[in-house]
Amino acid sequence: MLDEEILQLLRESPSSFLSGEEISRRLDVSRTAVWKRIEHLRTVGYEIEASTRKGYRLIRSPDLLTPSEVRPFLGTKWMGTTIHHFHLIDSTNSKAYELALNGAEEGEVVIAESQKKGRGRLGRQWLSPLFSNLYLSVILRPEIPPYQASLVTLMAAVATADAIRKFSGLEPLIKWPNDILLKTKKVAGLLNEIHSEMDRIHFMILGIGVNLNMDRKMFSKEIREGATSLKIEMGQSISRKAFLQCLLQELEKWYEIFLKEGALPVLKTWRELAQIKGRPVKVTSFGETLVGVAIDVDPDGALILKTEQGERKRVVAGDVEYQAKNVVL
Ligand code: BTX
Repeated sequence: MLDEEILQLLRESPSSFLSGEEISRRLDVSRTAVWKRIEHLRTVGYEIEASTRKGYRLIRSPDLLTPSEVRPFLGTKWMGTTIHHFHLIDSTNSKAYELALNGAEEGEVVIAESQKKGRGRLGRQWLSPLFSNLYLSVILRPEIPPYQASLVTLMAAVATADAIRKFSGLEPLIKWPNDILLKTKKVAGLLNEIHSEMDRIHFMILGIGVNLNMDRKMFSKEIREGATSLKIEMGQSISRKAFLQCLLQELEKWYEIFLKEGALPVLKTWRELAQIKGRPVKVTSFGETLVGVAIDVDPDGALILKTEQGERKRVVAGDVEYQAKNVVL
């Protein structure tokens, strides 16, 4: 907290020095405490010039996702007003779930610089190396029945894909239910979790991982072929802070659209971004494999497909592989 307050004061006068005495007076702490925190801030990457006579001046901030770094630039109305930041955590989703159980409010966000046990869907892992990417979880408390939760998942996929599109100028593709691909490779994944009773949602956790600055060699051999990052696709390093700003603004915007206008605008944009109609697919769902052609998603977010046997099937959860065009019935 003191670190953030010191940074806040230094940011208020970017071109001039602020004396240690002035900082200690304004924050009501000793000058030694100020000096110790400045030293600590330097160790985590802040470049702070110190002059014995004039005091301290902030020269450069690292691309950290701490609240003090992120909040002044977010530009959201309510999402991310409270940010819980961790250097290393098991999983931002697990932490957000715990915080939500303890009363955390809608819009609170958990961000980590790295995850020890980043979670994918169905017990899979999400590779989460330090300082490279974005790993965040947003707590939402929508007043909707549980059967509509998958629409919030589609909304989150739309917001993430839209953020990638706006940020990079590239053309992301949503793969049902919620992978985001760039040129057929996975650049982002979403793990959404729900806590509810039969007819009421208590809270939802939107867990979003976006590969920003991963180089190809940073991916393990098993996933290298199927994964990519914005840096790889754009050919330049990405400011994680700038991308986070873009993502939270899109999420806030799309969630508000969903709450005010319902599912239709979300489904319309999801369809545009997923180009699912007529796509030959192989779907694995609860141990069953179906091969056919995708027809649409229905208003509850389920995938509708026509199987090779000509049957119409509705799939509520599972994994999709896109097939070669010659599978078309
Ligand atoms: P998924 O189950 O669809 O994808 C997981 C699969 O994707 C893995 O089995 C592996 O093959 C591949 N994979 C693993 N790591 C990566 C990566 N960094 N980039 C591309 N492919 C990868 C997708 O699950 C949902 C992922 C959500 C991750 C976020 S991060 C913040 C939040 N906290 C948390 O624990 N999970 C979410």
